[in-house]
Amino acid sequence: MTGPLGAQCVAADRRARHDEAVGRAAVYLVIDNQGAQSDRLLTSRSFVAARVEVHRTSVEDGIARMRPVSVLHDAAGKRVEFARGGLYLKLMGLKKPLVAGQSYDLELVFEVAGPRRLVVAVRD
Ligand SMILES: [Cu+2]
Repeated sequence: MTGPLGAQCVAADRRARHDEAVGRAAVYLVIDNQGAQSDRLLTSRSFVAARVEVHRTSVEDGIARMRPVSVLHDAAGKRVEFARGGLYLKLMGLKKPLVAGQSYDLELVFEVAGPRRLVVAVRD
């Protein structure tokens, strides 16, 4: 998955968790920028959700809060890890239930690397 300008973004350890009650799901992955220049994740989308946003969870005064991250930076040669308690991709307005064992496409659009299509497996 090499981009035209040398940036490479690989997503590994792709996992989605679905919160049935509220029609949303979280996706955890790793973006690995193996390119020679820094890159930015501009937008994300999936046919299963109305919107996909990057959110960051942080603990402030003992209370876990989450905030949308509009543009995510990934420096050259660095990995950005999405994990519980930190960054996650939030699928909002799910158009159909996500079923454990199934997979669906997710597209991440990077400024340098361009669009990257991944397959995300749904876990319990
Ligand atoms: Cu959130």
